[in-house]
Amino acid sequence: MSTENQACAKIEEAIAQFAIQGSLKEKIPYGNGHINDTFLLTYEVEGGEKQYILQRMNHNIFKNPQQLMENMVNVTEYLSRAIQEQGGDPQRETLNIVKTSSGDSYYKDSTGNYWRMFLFIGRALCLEMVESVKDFYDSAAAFGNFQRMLADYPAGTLHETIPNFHNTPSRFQDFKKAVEEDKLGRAKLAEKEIAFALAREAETSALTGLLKEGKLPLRVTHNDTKLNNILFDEETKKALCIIDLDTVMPGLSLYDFGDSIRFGASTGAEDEQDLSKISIDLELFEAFTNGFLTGCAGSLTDKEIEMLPMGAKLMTYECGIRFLADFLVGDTYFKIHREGHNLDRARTQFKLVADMEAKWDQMKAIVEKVRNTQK
Ligand code: ADP
Ligand code: GN1
Ligand code: MG
Repeated sequence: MSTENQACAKIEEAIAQFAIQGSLKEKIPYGNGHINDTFLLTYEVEGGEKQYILQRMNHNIFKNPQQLMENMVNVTEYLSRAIQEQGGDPQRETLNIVKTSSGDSYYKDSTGNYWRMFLFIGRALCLEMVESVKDFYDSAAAFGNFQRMLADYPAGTLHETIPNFHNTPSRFQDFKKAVEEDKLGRAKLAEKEIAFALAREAETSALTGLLKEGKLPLRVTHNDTKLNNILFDEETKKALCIIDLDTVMPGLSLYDFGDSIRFGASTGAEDEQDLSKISIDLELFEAFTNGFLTGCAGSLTDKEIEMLPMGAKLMTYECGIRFLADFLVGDTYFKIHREGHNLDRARTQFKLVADMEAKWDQMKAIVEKVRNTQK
């Protein structure tokens, strides 16, 4: 049995903890997340079916699942109220946690694995690649709006679910350690990539430095804003719900902006092996900038707007060194589906960084143009 299968061996035990009406018809692995084990459960109920998402939380990564779920309960309840006040549908526009029969937000199974359940948001699409400029604009407005909705959230009550999550200098130190130790002798397979990453050390503190100096505000941010962490309404095609709230923590607006660009404004998939297909699509970059500023509705400072291109570049670079470090230590963090998967992912990120560097003046000009049109 693979370690993943072993970890999910108690799925039946977990399912039994949730007082779901109807009879379980099907349970299938679901989605393309890199972190948790996600299943779609279908129950037969009178007159039809009802579906749920069951997740085994990755407690190797999230060291304190109890604190994480405390964040999740509080944030989803807060968002629910905000959505209701805006006349929206809180059952579809945010995650809804299904409690266990004993009223808990998660269940710890007899082997120490942690499980949680959500209402499945149906009649919705999850995209792995941008299909139209409009979709990307909508996702940007939704992520901007998400940040705005949480503007008054008491940030001090949020637990830090992964310390230093977007602290790029700290990520760089982890990466350097992985290179120096080279436990599996894999560094020789990635000499070019390692050199590329090491050559950019000076830039790693471009955002954290400004934060320290008080020149960028700390906000409550999502921190994992890739396109498959948002659902679109199948009918209206509008952005519907932001999911994957595990990393909602105090952070910079630039983390959310940058991570979306890294994934969605690339002309190729995150794990594309043909690097000639990877570049930054400036039309998508512009659309996202427009949508994000609209969603944030004037709440971003001049400095934040000025730093948007750096947010994009640094989040892409950071993800690249995370993938590469994981390749070097033996793929212990991100799920992989083939040999060298994390190295392939690192390569696309660095190709994108190089392309952003080549198009730097254009990216800056786009941001200024959008800033001026939105004044
Ligand atoms: P990971 O942290 O592993 O990325 P996610 O929470 O993002 O896990 O879930 C993985 C995938 O499962 C998502 O990309 C999405 O396709 C799907 N998903 C998660 N929660 C829901 C939900 N409540 N309704 C519909 N789909 C969901
Ligand atoms: C992970 O959980 P998922 O698959 O949405 C990761 C992100 C990375 C992303 C790269 C908690 O996101 O930080 O940017 O993979 N999430 C965590 O695709 O580490
Ligand atoms: Mg996800």
